[in-house]
Amino acid sequence: MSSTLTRRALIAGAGTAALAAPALAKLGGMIDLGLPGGPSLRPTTPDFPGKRDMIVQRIRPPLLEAPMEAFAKGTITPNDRMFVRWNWPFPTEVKAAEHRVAVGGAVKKAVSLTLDDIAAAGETVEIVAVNQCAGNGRGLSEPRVTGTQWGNGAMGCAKWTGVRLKDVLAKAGIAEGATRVRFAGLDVPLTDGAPQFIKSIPMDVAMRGDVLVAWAMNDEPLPILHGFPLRIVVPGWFSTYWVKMLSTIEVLTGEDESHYVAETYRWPTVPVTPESKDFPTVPITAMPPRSFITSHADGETVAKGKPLTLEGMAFGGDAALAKVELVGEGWSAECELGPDEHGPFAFRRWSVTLPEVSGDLAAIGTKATNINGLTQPDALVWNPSGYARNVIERITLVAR
Ligand SMILES: Nc1nc2c(c(=O)[nH]1)N[C@H]1C(S)=C(S)[C@@H](COP(=O)(O)O)O[C@H]1N2
Ligand SMILES: [Mo]
Repeated sequence: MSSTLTRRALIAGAGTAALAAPALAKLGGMIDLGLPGGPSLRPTTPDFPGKRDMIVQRIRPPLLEAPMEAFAKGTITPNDRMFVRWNWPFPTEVKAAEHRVAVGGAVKKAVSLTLDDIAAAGETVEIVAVNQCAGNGRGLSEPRVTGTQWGNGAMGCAKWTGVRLKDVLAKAGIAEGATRVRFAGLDVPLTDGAPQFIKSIPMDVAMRGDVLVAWAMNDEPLPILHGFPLRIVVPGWFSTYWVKMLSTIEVLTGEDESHYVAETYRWPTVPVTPESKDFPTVPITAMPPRSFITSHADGETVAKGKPLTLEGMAFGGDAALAKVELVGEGWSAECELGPDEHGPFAFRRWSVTLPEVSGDLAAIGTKATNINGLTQPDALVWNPSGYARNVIERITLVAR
């Protein structure tokens, strides 16, 4: 099927996406996220549409976390295992034929675009990229911080299909003095006077060839939980900018003073402690590298005197992965990287074999480094919202 056909089929075939939100989700099992200081147990539910068992951080608006087993194999996270995050409630039904995206602000001519207009705005582009919440792993922070107490499952890697944002912007024409491009979706605040979830990116990022207005995720129309019918994709950047159910694109000429850019989703530019006050902050943007051991869990037993193979997953953040090392207390071993299947913004597998297990493997972890030399720190870079966690994640294996 040609990409034009694929695009038509996806949009035409999707029609209306509706979410039958469970009044009270049936809860499956319980899972322990290992959050220091507790409470660490969370229920799981298979009840959200198009989802397998997901960890429930909140039912409405949904905050669903993927169990770490979702990352144990392969480099693509299936749609039924992708985490879900909404700041505010969103429509449970969206009619594709009626959906419009308003492009306005500092443009030559404001336009209102249908899905067909968007699909025809330029070449269809596919890109595999990690979707990760800026607060992923925040619940593991010590000292603890406020915000959704995510374990490390607020991430996933998918193939996104759409057109370039710059081609959509060209339909309106960018006026002089443009500084940023801001996005809004169909979700609205739950309480009167609360700020709408709107986010903006600088003009140079908006004009990148890989920043998309996407309509498909892993070759399926965007599920409603992931922003049907359109969302922004900014490969390499935390997905707080990947606005879902996109309905407005606004070109700005100054700074963005809106709540979720000027006041939240920011982190300190200097080292801070829980006692720090009045420190400078900047928006949280590009992702740093991360890596995980997926073959073994903390506390697992391994055979003494035998070789041991460890496996896992890593990603470079906003640049390709360069290497992954297994680190212990005072030693390290280079891991073998799996094939580069999907380019710089995707998950990649790694593995390493230790010739012989001579004793317990205490506090082992993996350290990923990207091609810009950015690497994972030994100690947590603590910040009040627990953003951009990428400390080396350590486990202990018991030799028996
Ligand atoms: N319209 C809208 N888009 C949004 C959000 C939101 O609350 N509303 N949350 C953002 C945040 S903070 C994250 S982490 C990602 C999560 O994307 P996902 O639910 O598809 O995994 O969506 C982003 N896009
Ligand atoms: Mo997020």
